[in-house]
Amino acid sequence: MDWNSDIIKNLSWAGTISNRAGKQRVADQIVSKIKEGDVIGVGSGSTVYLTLFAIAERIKAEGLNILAIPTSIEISMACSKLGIPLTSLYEHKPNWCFDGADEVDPDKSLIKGRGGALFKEKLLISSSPLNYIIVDDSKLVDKLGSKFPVPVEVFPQAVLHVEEALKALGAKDIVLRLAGGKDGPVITENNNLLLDVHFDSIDKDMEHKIKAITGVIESGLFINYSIEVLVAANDA
Ligand code: ABF
Repeated sequence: MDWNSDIIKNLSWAGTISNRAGKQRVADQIVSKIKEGDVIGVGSGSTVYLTLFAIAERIKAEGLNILAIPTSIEISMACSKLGIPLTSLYEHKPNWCFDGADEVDPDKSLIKGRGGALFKEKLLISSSPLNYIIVDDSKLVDKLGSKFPVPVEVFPQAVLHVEEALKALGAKDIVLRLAGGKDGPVITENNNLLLDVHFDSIDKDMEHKIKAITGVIESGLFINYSIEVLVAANDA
C-alpha cells in the first residue's frame, strides 16, 4: 500500500489533536501496561491514535510481539501503517482493550460512537476482561446526554419503526447522521444508518430498552460496564 497517497493522508490521524500533551500522558500510561504476547483491543479516537504511535515505538525499540484487534477499517489501516500486527475476534480473545469516549458520568457509564464504530467498540469491550477508557477531562459529565446525543445504529429498512419506538422511550430529538453534514446518510461499516438521539433523561435501563427495539443493531450507551477510566487533565 502507498502510505503517501492522498487517500491515506486524509485519514484522521493526520488531523490536529486537542489537549495533546494531556492525552499523550494517558497514552503513555496505556503503553506501559503492555506485556509481551498481549492481544489488545483497539478502539478509536485521537487519544487512541496517540497510543498507537507510542505502541509502534515500543515494538520498534524492544521487538515486542503483540497483536491488535481493531474496531474499524480506519484503525486497521493505522495499525498496518505503524507496523502493529492485526488479528480478529475469530482468532483471538483480547487480554485487554483501550478506547475513548464522548461522555463519562460519575458511575463510569459512557456515551460513545461519535466516530460511528459503536457496534464493534461494544463487541470488543464486551469480549474483553479488562477495559481502559481514555478521555480528557472535558468528557466528564454529571449526567449522560448533557453534551452529546446517543448514537443508535439501525438497519436501514427499520429506520421509521425505530424512530417511533425511540420517541415512545422519551427521545425528544432524533437526527439521521449525514455524511459531511449534507451529502446523504452516513453508512456504517456494517451497512447501517446512524441516528443521533437526544434524551432529557437517560435511566439505567435505557441501553437495554433501546437494544430491545427490532431493527436496532446497537447504541452508544455503555451503562455499568467493567471499565477503568484514565483521565487526561487539560493543559490549557
Ligand atoms: C471513539 O472515539 C468513539 O466511541 C468516541 O466517539 C470517540 C472519542 O474520540 P476522541 O478521543 O478523539 O474524543 O472512542
